[in-house]
Amino acid sequence: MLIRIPDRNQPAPGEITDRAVYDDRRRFLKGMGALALAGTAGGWLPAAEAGRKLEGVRRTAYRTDEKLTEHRHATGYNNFYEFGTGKDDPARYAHTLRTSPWSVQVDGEVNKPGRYPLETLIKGLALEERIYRMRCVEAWSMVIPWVGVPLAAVIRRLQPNSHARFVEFTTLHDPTQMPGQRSGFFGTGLRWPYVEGLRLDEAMHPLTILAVGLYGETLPNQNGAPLRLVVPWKYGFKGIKSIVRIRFARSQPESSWMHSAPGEYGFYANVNPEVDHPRWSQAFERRIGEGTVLSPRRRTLPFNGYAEQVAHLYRGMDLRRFY
Ligand SMILES: Nc1nc2c(c(=O)[nH]1)N[C@H]1C(S)=C(S)[C@@H](COP(=O)(O)O)O[C@H]1N2
Ligand SMILES: [Mo]
Repeated sequence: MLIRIPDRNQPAPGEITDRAVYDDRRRFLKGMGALALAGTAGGWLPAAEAGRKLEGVRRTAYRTDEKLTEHRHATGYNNFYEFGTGKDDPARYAHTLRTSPWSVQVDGEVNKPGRYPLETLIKGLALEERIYRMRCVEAWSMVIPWVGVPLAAVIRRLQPNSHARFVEFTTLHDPTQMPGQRSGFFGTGLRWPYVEGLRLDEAMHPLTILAVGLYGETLPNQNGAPLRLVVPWKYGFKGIKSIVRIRFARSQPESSWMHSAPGEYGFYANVNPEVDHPRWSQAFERRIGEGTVLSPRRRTLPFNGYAEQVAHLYRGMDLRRFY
């Protein structure tokens, strides 16, 4: 058995729910009046180049007192196979990605389908800082101060219909901007475009955000500019980058990783120290920037330490079967 180390600065599940309800009510009451406020999303986007300071970002209770990963590691040690499989490839090559203007296609089981300019999609939503532990399936982890908006708030304005049970996300597909998508270039075995999915209740969970920044600034291209998903209790690959499409679906989407290696990657991808990857243990992780490769590794926590907040989503499910 693993011992869970409680994190005093992590909001208790009850606090999170109350907070989310409170925020939503406030947003509702403020309505379109919120558009005029500093610190709401939208105004910075026409020139949304990477590394631009985001004004008025709200600090939230979603934080950890663990040491932040250094900016140079968070933006220099990345997975973004559209730009290569090496950890430093994205930082080196992602400058060819054009992130402005940017729009997101919304379709499927939804009452407000359409092509939304990014500004419109998140307009009026307060930008929040969320300091999350992140854990890659490759057994390394980081602590990143994201800036973003709750995905639930975006989904509510899009109004999924009663058939919607899943949400599918798709990354840009443009080999002229993304060298890794050129045929035979890297041989990652991934099918393009990169696709990921969540169950609708996972997508609506208050921990799930659409990020537009980190460290108080707009996202660097290598981190998935201008819009990417962040789901802190799941392995990093669920955090799809540079999103151009959100589709509401009746049935479970097939993600790129499920498609290319179904025996290794499942739909759920919840961080689980008891279910090893077929080729390596998932019981430990190396915190990037901490010590050396020879330093003792950290124990990986169930749901990456967010069990109190999310375990109820999976009650009654066999997590070995639904990995
Ligand atoms: N489109 C796309 N999204 C992606 C990936 C990718 O290769 N392509 N890699 C995933 C993986 S494996 C991880 S660990 C995280 C890394 O995010 P970061 O580089 O911002 O830390 O992005 C995820 N999102
Ligand atoms: Mo990953």
